[in-house]
Amino acid sequence: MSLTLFMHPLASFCHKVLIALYERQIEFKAEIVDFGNEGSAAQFLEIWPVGKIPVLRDEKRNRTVPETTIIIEYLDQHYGSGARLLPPEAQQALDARLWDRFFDLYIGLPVQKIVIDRIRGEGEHDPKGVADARATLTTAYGMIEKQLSEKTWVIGETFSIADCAATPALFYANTLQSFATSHPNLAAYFARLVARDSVRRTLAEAQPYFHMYPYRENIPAQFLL
Ligand SMILES: N[C@@H](CCC(=O)N[C@@H](CS)C(=O)NCC(=O)O)C(=O)O
Repeated sequence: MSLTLFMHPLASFCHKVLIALYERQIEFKAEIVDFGNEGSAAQFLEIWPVGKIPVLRDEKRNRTVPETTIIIEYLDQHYGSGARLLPPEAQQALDARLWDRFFDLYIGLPVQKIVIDRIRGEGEHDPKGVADARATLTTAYGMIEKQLSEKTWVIGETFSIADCAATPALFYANTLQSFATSHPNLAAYFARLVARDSVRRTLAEAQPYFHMYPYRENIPAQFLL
């Protein structure tokens, strides 16, 4: 098999790429990176020294592709079937790129900040940073709520890379600051996302690992084993 995805089934940014792979029915081999295991971590750092998962390795083209947005664009160019996740029409492509960045930067990263703070040791907490991250989530929820009025997916009727980014970012954000009742458009959009086969499969594969998530008590029962 040509494609290997270095990933972890619990990791939000890995979900983004898994959803893309499943949407476009692309075959790949998953290689789990365990940052808690010195050997596994060291091996992965050889591949991508900044140590962020996922990374895609394509033996056929002899390419190592990091960064989720680039991985999804690469897959769109070379693999898969059905509608591309980066729409061919220029304005739609810009919208998809914008909202892909938006979900990574203003939902995904604040979520990471809040979650990592919970597992930090005594004296290592950053209350101001966590408060800022929570404020960013609040602002972002309000903007997404507006964007989604009269839209099925983030950029309209086309499911795109932006929805791949949105799904895991919102899944974990919802465990930190619920939008279930405060943001009806967002809540309805999230319900549409988690009903998609690609997302159901990704979340089902994450289920055995959810006990490792620092805010596991806030994961809605429908997603648990
Ligand atoms: N900008 C990166 C972010 C990837 C990222 O933050 N991955 C997390 C897992 S969700 C990670 O590798 N964390 C490990 C660490 O920071 O040590 C991308 O889009 O690929």
